Amino acid sequence: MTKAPLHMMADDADGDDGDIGVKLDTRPKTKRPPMYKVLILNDDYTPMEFVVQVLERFFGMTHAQAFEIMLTVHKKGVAVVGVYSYEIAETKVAQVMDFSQRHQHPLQCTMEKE
Ligand code: TYC
Repeated sequence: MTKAPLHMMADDADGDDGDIGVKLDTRPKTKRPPMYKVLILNDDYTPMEFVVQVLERFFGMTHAQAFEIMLTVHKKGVAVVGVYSYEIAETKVAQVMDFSQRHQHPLQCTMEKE
């Protein structure tokens, strides 16, 4: 019969099993990808109704929601209009900038890491 190593023997004097070592982290590493806020900025020239249209068209807001957010931007200077993955946020920004430019409005849309 094979003899158990000394540290595994039941009659270890100190009562533990003799094991030593670091505690291994058993949590699976499931780091979620960062999210990005999309922001609309105020300016003095873009018509209010155009901003409302942008928020309805690209951010899926109802007319009432869009009007409320537009007024927030108008009064406070900026508002977050959505939070998305990097690629979706990038697409939203490009869509708004392109749409605004095509209509010759200076409306600005940016993104920042949450
Ligand atoms: N300040 C603009 C005006 O008075 C309206 C406006 C609102 C423009 C929101 C941009 O993101 C904006 N016509």
